[in-house]
Amino acid sequence: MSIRIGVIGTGWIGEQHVHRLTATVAGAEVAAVSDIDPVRAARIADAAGARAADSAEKLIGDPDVEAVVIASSAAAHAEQVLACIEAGKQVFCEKPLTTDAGDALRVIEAETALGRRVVQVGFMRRYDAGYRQMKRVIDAGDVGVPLMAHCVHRNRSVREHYTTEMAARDTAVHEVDVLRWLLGEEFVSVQTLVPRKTARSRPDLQDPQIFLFETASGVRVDVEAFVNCGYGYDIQCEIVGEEGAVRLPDPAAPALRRDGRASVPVLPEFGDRFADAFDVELQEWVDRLRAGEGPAGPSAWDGYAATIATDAAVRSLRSGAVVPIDMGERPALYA
Ligand code: ISE
Repeated sequence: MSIRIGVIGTGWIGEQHVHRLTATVAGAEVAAVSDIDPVRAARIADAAGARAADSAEKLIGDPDVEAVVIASSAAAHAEQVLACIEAGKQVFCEKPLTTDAGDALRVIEAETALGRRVVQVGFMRRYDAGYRQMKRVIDAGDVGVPLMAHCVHRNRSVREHYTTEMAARDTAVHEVDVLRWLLGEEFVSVQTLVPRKTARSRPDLQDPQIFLFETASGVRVDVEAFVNCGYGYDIQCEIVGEEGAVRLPDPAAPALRRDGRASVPVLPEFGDRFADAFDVELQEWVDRLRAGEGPAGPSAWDGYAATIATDAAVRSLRSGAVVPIDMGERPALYA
């Protein structure tokens, strides 16, 4: 039997998820779709053979909807996730879990009171083949004890709505999650550095930015976020340990030799670079639900950790100081 899923929000990622759940993910079916734009919701629901719900609340309450995917605007996530927990429904929420750390704590409290995990956050990098290979190498002890990590996150360009704070909250948040996962520990501080601004960006946007994180055991992680680099979507990550170093492989592509040059393409956008990761992420979520198990992917605690760390990065951007990151106690549910 397929899991009947309701999708809230049909912007770029929501529409992609509807399509993925309909055409790519096995064992899933889109039952209902909602969006603040009802015309758009109706069009996308029609194409998927689903119903258009009048509102997110109605979709969550619909007895025919067994599980929910939230791809609405970030500010709407907290109340929608809380409504899913109250309805006892499994929910996959796109990142960020919430825009506010207090709201993330409310989600954690509600899920803890429910006594079982029902929330998964859409940090898709944990499903990327290259990052998974890195994780296996690190967990096998092949680089020894990690000492440093160097990360690069470059977007070709960003749209008008992108603000200076989004470099932490929307962009480097992926490194925050994937590095916590790779290293298996929490960050304790961050400092944000502001290099010379690129002439490619709007004058009001601080781009690039550099984030210097420190983990509980003293690993230093530097993250360059440069969202108007101009040449493509370029994600790099290297972890350096006592015994060696491991580097994220670039996506496989044939090297072209021509006109005296050898070259490989750089993919243009994150949707191209992480297309497979998005597929695997939803497939594994659906597989767990079909097996009657709770989610195994990024939890509400991981969503909270990302919000706390990126809040601290934004505070450091304003003050220039090293800002502590204090997560508090991890509830047993997320052990
Ligand atoms: C965007 O929201 C993403 O999630 C992308 O993965 C990231 O590369 C981009 O910088 C963000 O704006």
